[in-house]
Amino acid sequence: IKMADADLKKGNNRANTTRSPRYLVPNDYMADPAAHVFEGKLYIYPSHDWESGVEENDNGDHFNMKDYHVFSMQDINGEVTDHGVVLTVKDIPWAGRQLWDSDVAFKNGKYYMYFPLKDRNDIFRIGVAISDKPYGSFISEKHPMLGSYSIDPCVFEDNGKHYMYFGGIWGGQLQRYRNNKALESAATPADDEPSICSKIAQLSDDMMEFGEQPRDIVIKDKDGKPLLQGDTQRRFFEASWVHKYNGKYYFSYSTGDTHNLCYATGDNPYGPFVYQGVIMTPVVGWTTHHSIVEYNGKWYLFYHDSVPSGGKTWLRSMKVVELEYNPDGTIKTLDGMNQ
Ligand code: FUB
Repeated sequence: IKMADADLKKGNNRANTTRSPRYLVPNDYMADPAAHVFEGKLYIYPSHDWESGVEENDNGDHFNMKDYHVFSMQDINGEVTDHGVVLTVKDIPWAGRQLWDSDVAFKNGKYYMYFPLKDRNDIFRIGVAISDKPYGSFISEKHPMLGSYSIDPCVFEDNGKHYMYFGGIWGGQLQRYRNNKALESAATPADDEPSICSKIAQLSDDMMEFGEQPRDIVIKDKDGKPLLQGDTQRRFFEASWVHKYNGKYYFSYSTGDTHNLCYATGDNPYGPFVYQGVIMTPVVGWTTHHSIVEYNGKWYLFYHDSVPSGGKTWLRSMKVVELEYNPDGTIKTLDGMNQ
C-alpha cells in the first residue's frame, strides 16, 4: 500500500496489465521509433544505431548515426518488414554528421521525412526529404529548413494543418537559443526559472519550411505555474510527440537526465499543456524516446531500451507495447518495461 501511495504522489498511475512489450527488430539496433498509419498499415521510422567507435560524451557524439531504415507491419503481432536504407548522410548535400530522431508526414500524395542532422559547423538543423511512397526511398532537399535548429522533429496533423514540434537540450543544442535566435553564449535557465520549452510551428503549405515563427510549448502544473528548469522529474528535455484522444491534445516527451516519459494535455496544438504524469518509468539505457499511435482500435507505445546490447546507451532496440487509458482520459503508467 505504501508503494502505491508513493507512486500516486509521483503521478505514476500503474497499469494493471499483463500485455508484454515486443522487440520489433531483434537483429539490428533501432531507436526513437516514430509510428504512423499510412495506406492502412503501420509504418515505423526509427533512428539506426550502430557501433561507430566514437567515445561516449555529454554532447552525445557517440550517437553517430549515418542512415535510416523504414519498417512496416500489417498486424501488431505479425511480421515486421524492413524496407531497407531509405536515406543516408552521404546523400544529404548539407550534411555534417549524426542523423538523429526523424518523423514522416503525408500531404497531397507525397511523404515528407523531417530529420535533424549537424551541418558542417556542427550545428543541428532540420532537413526535409521527399518520397512518393511511405517506405521511401527519400530524396533530400539541398538545404535545411530556413531558421531550423535543434533536434527531434515530430509532425502532427490536425484538421488538415501540419504542426512541427521540435527541440532537445544538452547535446540537442536547444539551450543555445532564445526566441529562435542563437545566443552569444549558451545558458541554461537557473533551477527556479521556467524551463526551456519544446517548440511548435505550423508548416508552410508546401511542407518545406516553417509557416510561422516557432513558439514555446508551455507545460504548466495543476496550479497554472510553468514547470521550472530544476523540476527535472517533470520538465521537458527532448523527444516531443503529440496525439489526440477523445478531443484532447496529448503532448508527451522525455525528461532526459531523469529518464521518464511524461505527458501533459491541452485543448489545442499550441497548448498551454497541463502536466498529467508519467507514461513510462525509466528503461535500461540513458535515453527514452517514443511515439503513440492508434491502430485497429487500440493504442500503442513504440519505444526503445538498451537491454539487448547489455546497457550500451548508443545501441538501442525498438519495442512496442499496448497503451491503456483510464475512463478519465489519463494514461496508465507503464512500469518495468525492460523485459
Ligand atoms: O537518437 C539520438 C537522440 O537520442 C534522439 O534524437 C534523442 O531524442 C535521444 O533519443
